Amino acid sequence: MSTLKEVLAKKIDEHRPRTVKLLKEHGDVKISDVTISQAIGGMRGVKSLVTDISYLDPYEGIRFRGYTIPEVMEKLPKPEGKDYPYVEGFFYLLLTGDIPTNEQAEEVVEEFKKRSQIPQYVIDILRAMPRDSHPMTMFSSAILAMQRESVFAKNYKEGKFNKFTCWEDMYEDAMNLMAKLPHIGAYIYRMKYKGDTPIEPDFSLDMGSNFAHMMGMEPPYDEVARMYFILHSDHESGNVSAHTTHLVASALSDAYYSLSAGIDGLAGPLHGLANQEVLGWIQDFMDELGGEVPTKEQLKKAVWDTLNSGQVIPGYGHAVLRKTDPRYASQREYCQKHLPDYPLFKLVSMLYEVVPDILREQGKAKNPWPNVDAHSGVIQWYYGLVEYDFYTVLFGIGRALGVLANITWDRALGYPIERPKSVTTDMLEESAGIK
Ligand code: NMX
Ligand code: MLT
Repeated sequence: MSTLKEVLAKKIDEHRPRTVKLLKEHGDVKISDVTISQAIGGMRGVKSLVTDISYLDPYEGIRFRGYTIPEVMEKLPKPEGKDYPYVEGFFYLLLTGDIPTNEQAEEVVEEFKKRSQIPQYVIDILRAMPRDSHPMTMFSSAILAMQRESVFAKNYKEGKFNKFTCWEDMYEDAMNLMAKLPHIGAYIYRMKYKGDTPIEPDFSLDMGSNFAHMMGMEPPYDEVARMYFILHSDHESGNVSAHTTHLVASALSDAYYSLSAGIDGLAGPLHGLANQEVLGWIQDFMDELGGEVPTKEQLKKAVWDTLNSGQVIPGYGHAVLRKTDPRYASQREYCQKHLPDYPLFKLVSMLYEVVPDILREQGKAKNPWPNVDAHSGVIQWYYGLVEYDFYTVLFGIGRALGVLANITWDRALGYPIERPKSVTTDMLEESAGIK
């Protein structure tokens, strides 16, 4: 058994009694009330999900297993000579809650290599799809197509389901999937945008470096890949991609079904697709100005024009956060170091100076500050990844780390099928005393 699986098994054994005790002895303790506006308004703020993989404080931002982004970047082991940690070591942290040693992280690197071969039928399916299919459609289809590989589904079908050990099958599926996703993403990119010239993996490299290599990108894009996958990995459980993955898995659907569904949710413009929307929006008004970097006044006008036409400003606002997203700040820090004079970075910085005041003046958005998507496209563009339809696939590879860790723990703790209760409008009117 690998060190990761052994440590995870130990953590699960230690954790289970906590969940059992809470359920048996304190199950009636109330942690949230639900108002009519929450029921109609997307359940905002209703505390009804449990996860230990990450926690989102509205004012501090995300912590992964209790660690802030700077702590994660500083404490996790890194490939030799690199600034950003092994993604594989980060997955170890998400699964176990422990910062791995260098050896433990490298063990996961090796394990992923062994599991990374994409089946030929997945390549055939991708190649059979119209080339103008959105890369997220291709990505989700590839994941779903591999469902026949599921260890969980196979053992379930053979009557081997066991409530206490089924997390091991979910773990195997999660590891197999996670090992393949960067390869699938890079294959889609090279097939769709680079004249159908896939690049073979280099198995001497870690996930981030190998992804950069398969994309045909030079260093320091490997650092960008490691940073990007880690930053996008998880945002507690209520966001659309994490919640969907958890919800589908709660029906004992395997990791392939669940992740594919989560990725479909990520493809919405209010969620992960916002990163491509940001770039499209910026490029549109730069085109209108004949490619010139706009002045602050021109930018203000463009923001108001967008709002007045009934659209949202992509990359701004958040359902939970009430301050600048630390994932935005982390990418900004990278830009200040590596591309301080890049015009698109200056433009994104200028938006930061302009948009929050306008959103406050408009008075609708509860959070006028930028989220992760406001910044992610700039770095990709700088390194030559200008096909912004592809940006959400990068988000998806990262998001898989968090949601796959989550559903492994869902099975370990025996979380039941998710099934909230609905009410009718008549019932709401009765509760409100107006009927
Ligand atoms: N631009 C214009 N209006 C906004 C924005 C924005 N960026 N953010 C919120 N609003 C509006 C929102 O549409 C709503 O209007 P209405 O009452 O007419 O329906 C009002 O402000 C209140 O919304 P909030 O409660 O502040 O936000 P909510 O929790 O409903 O939605 C988002 C959160 C993230 C969906 C929303 O802020 C938004 O649409 N942002 C732009 C898209 C985006 O950047 N999405 C990426 C989120 C992060 N991610 O990676 O997934
Ligand atoms: C995410 O990373 O999932 C987004 O910031 C959306 C969210 O947390 O609601």
